[in-house]
Amino acid sequence: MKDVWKFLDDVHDISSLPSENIPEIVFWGRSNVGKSSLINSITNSSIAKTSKTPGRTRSLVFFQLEKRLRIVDFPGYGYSKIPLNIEHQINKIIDQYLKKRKCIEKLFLLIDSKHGFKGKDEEIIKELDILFKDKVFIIFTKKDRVNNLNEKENLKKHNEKASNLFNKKFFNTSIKEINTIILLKKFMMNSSVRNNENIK
Ligand SMILES: Nc1nc2c(ncn2[C@@H]2O[C@H](COP(=O)(O)OP(=O)(O)OP(=O)(O)O)[C@@H](O)[C@H]2O)c(=O)[nH]1
Ligand SMILES: [Mg+2]
Repeated sequence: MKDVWKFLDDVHDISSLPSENIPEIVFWGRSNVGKSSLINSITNSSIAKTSKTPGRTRSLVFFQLEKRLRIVDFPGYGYSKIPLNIEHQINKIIDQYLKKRKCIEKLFLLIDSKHGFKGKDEEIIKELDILFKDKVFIIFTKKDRVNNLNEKENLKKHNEKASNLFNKKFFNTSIKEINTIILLKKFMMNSSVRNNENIK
């Protein structure tokens, strides 16, 4: 049967988070890297709001598949035009969520295939490693934009960095290449806990 993902909640304040009885998968990365678009591809829907201009997602947006699994669409970082007070509010809720939430199953950090790791991305990987270690994975996005030989070589280097320097499993994806989405989705949906149906 087809999985039906639904919008659950749009959270601006840590006191309004949904209950912790369902595992959550986080999508994070720079503004405009393609988080919301990838969520739409994986869920085969248009539940997440996307935009050509960075800074679209400004709260923690929760999507849910029955009582089995949630996806959390994070606001992106690195976009200078977000007003300081809003940026402060976003940083605070992300920090509180990451430190307190017990039901986080996986965290995907998205990196643009063309641009690779920036300083802030590397900082975040180090922070996430302290809190989550083996639950952190890298997704390279917009692979369809990698065309010439030089860009392909660079993506290979970014892949090697993910694997060798950061010790992370990684995925090369494009919302225009369905096979890359199927692979990622398979990995995302797979969980010994869920397969054992311990979570009702
Ligand atoms: N060519 C190409 N464009 C993509 C891909 N994924 C996303 N985009 C485009 O990238 C832009 C940003 O996508 P979003 O999904 O809104 O990015 P986001 O990371 O959610 O951005 P914020 O909410 O601002 O943090 C949109 O114009 C998308 O159409 C991809 O795989 N290939
Ligand atoms: Mg977004």
